[in-house]
Amino acid sequence: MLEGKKIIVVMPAYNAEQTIERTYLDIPRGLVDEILAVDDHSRDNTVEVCRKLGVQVIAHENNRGYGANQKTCYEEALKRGADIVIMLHPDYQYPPKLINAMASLVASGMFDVVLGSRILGGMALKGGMPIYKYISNRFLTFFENMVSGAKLSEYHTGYRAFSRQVLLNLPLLENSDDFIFDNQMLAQIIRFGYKTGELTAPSRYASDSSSISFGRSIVYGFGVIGTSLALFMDRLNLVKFSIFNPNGRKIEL
Ligand SMILES: Nc1nc2c(ncn2[C@@H]2O[C@H](COP(=O)(O)OP(=O)(O)O)[C@@H](O)[C@H]2O)c(=O)[nH]1
Ligand SMILES: [Mg+2]
Repeated sequence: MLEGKKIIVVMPAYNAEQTIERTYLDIPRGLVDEILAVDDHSRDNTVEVCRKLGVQVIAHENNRGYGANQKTCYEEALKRGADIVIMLHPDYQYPPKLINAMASLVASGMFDVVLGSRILGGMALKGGMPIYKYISNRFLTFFENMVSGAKLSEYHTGYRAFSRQVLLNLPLLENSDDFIFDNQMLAQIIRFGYKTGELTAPSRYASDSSSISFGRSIVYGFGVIGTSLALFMDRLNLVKFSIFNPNGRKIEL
């Protein structure tokens, strides 16, 4: 609890048996009320490891994708009464120790969304981010800032905190079930005028913390360009998109 607000950490998990324990043990306990993992039908023992650790785990009966995993994460956190939800990847890529700082920024009421940025502070490459990912991140971010009118240091971090209102009000169920979900959600946050803060989050890249193939990264990159253009056209009322429709499908409790 922080200023009377319930804080829930959600971990969208897929084949995370090697790293979820380390991630979990680094989560500061003082302010965090609940920790929840959603397993997207992993092929390893992620569910058993969660149960052993005492982490609440919800298991998808089949593999539905990273976006679908987050939809379940947010629905379950909201059902449990969360006022602030922090999404943390269970691959030990982002520092869990910053959870209190991220939650505080949301609890202050100054920001609706807080992003843990790997780019702020200039530590991404030192943390081992592959050069091709760094260059594409910088290029896509430049493009997205141009078309969205926002000024973010990156749009691709997997470390994010949200207020309850954001999760209830965005038409999240209109978004993809795949990796592009993250980018669509940020575009919605900008389109709906929510305030976003950023915080430096040094990240770690190792074989167990990054498994997305080069091919899937390319598909993601084109998806980002498509999402940005959709945001641009929707803002100018040239074409309307369901992901930016205020009456689009939302998480219902
Ligand atoms: N639900 C789901 N999650 C996945 C899948 N593949 C990867 N992930 C998760 O997506 C997140 C990002 O993938 P990751 O390989 O770490 O990408 P990177 O760190 O950005 O290079 C991680 O938390 C993975 O566990 C999948 O098929 N389904
Ligand atoms: Mg990762």
